[in-house]
Amino acid sequence: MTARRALISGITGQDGSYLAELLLARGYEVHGIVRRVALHDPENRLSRLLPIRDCLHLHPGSLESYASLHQVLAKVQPHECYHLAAQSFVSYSFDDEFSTLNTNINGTHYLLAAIKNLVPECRFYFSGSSEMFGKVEQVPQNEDTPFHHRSSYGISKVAGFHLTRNYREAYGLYACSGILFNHESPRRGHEFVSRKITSGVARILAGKADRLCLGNLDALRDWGHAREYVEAMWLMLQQPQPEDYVVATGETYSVRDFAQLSFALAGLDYRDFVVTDPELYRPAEVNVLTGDATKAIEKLGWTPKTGFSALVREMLEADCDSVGIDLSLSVPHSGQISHPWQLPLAGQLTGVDGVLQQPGF
Ligand code: F7E
Repeated sequence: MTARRALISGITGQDGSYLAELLLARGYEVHGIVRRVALHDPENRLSRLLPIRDCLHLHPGSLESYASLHQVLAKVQPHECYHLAAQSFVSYSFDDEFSTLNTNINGTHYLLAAIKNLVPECRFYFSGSSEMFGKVEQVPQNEDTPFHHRSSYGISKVAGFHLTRNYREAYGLYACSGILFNHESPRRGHEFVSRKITSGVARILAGKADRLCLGNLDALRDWGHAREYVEAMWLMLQQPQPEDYVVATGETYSVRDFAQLSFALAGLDYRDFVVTDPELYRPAEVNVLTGDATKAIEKLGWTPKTGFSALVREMLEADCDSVGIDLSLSVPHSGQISHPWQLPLAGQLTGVDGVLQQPGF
């Protein structure tokens, strides 16, 4: 039997690399669209893929060029296409709305149009985002919650969501969107606050920095583990009918909680190192996000497994490791949080070991 072929846009990113691993493990022939420059700079631009590089088929292409995407689709003829690529940094979308909107909306549209024209049987996954809910109109947010985006990034994701639904309804494509809440891991880009914090703590421990500049510490997010969220993507494309799903943990913690726990795990008090910089505040903030993944849990059989404290610990350990520090050796009693504040923080469901207890959706 010939292997199923999957094509991933954004394969070099955090989610793309985890998804590629999952698909390889399931016997897929895995293809990825990458920028031409990445093929010439594999050490840096393909760093997350290095362990599996030889198992992948990478093709040059750009979200800005319909011709390049058409060419890749014509060549690969995938059975499943996972569209993860985007300008995904919300902060940057305030600096350049034009490129965010152009790249994200056109890229999604080009891929959908090429699939419709060349491989209409190909199943399509679009990475939607909790940023679509923005200034939330309902708590927690589910598939029926109205959108109220707060950035051009949010707008671009709403547009991609509607394009995906329209291609499903108008042309009969198996096309669906995951509405993914924040998902992190040791592979997260350094520009996002979670990784900025854990790598910042590691640098402080290593004596390479003496403070960490952050913006709004009071923003609340629903943070899960990226490796688990790509499983939900795959499950969405294995259903009898294409539908949209929220993917989230249902727990909410603040940026302050994230910093507090990261520093505490390193035996430090965040208040001695974190400096807030008004320049890092966003013109329009998304203050609080909490996802309700009941539909994914019930229909896909998906569950979030890694709780907040386990996630923070895994990221911090990896960043400490990369600067030559073994967190478990450097911090006395690191298995326990022996600081004035205690878990649970804003969320209430995490067990002592950081593993999510049965979510009460
Ligand atoms: O910010 C606050 C910031 O950039 C989280 C992307 O994957 O998830 C991500 O979007 C919060 C915001 O992620 C800093 O104001 C404070 O409230 O890590 P972030 P995000 O904007 O939530 C969604 C689901 C996506 O779809 C996106 O693609 O943290 N914050 N201080 C800061 N944020 C950053 N980046 N840097 C700071 O210094």
